[in-house]
Amino acid sequence: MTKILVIGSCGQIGTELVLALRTQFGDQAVIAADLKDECPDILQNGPYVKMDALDRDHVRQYIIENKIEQVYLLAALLSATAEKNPDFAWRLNMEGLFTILDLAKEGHIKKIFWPSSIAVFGPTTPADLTPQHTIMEPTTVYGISKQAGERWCEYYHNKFGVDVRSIRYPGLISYKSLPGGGTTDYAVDIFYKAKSEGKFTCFLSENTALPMMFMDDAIRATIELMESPAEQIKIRSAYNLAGCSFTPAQLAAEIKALQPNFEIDYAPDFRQAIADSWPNSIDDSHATKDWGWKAQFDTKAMVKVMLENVNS
Ligand code: NAD
Ligand code: AKB
Repeated sequence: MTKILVIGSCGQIGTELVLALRTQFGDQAVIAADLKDECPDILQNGPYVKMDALDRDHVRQYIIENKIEQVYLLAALLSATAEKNPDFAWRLNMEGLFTILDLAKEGHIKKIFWPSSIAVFGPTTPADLTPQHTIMEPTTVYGISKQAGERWCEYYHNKFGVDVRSIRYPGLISYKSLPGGGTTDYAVDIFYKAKSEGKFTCFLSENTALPMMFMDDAIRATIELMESPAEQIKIRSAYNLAGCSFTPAQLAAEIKALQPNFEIDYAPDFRQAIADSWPNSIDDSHATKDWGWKAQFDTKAMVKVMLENVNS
């Protein structure tokens, strides 16, 4: 049995990733780990350990003693939260990664997944169908940490043969778990407010296009990337990945088509500047060519599933 550890497992991605990995590899094979004292109900079908990604000694001891072969390292501060606490964001987003990369370098871990983000791009990046290889001058502490993380992942692969794989996730949209402090969170919040109040005030302006993806696609991409033969993984920084792209106005129109009483207005805050520095849409042809990636959910399909499943 391959033992898999998911650090940061109680967040938006971790919750669904742990469930999907347990379905594929068995409940006991996938250990959920997070800062939280208690494991959320939804993850109680398998093992849970309280773990601080910054506690290097505990992480090392746990991984070595329990013969963990694969680590998904999800613990991080996201873009909006990171801007409020840059020093800690840099520390959390980088130190945890080095602990895991070093364990792999020493031969204790066989495979690592570490997520990057569209935040690695900046205002000087071509915004439409942003290519895999292009100008990357991020202007947020989160983006800087993700870009640095990508460089270190590639370095550890080239220099020490570490099998590390990564995706530049777009904004992720889900209903099983809530988002945790990002700039794209409006695209989840909007569904809760649509269902509970029939109206939503958006913290981004109406014509702010951003790359987004439904969580089912993101989880499938992650596991497909991790299960692909190593020789197919040509990019060891992080792969561009595209799902759907839309503006708040376009998303609102799709919601209104299914829920005609829905209303939206706009009150942009500090997150507008972050969103303005990110791409409108992504070219993910390298992921398609190298490991066969193809998104299944467009905006319309995602909106339908979200409205059907979000509890008001
Ligand atoms: P989240 O904020 O929802 O979850 C993060 C989890 O990590 C939380 O459960 C938190 O308790 C845990 N955590 C925080 N500090 C920790 C620590 N020191 N030790 C252990 N656990 C800790 O984040 P998410 O949306 O699930 O994102 C996971 C990863 O994916 C992050 O690296 C993020 O940058 C990346 N990502 C997410 C998105 C998105 O839209 N959700 C997009 C791009 C990249
Ligand atoms: C955020 O908005 O910070 C995240 C991301 C795109 O990395 N959702």
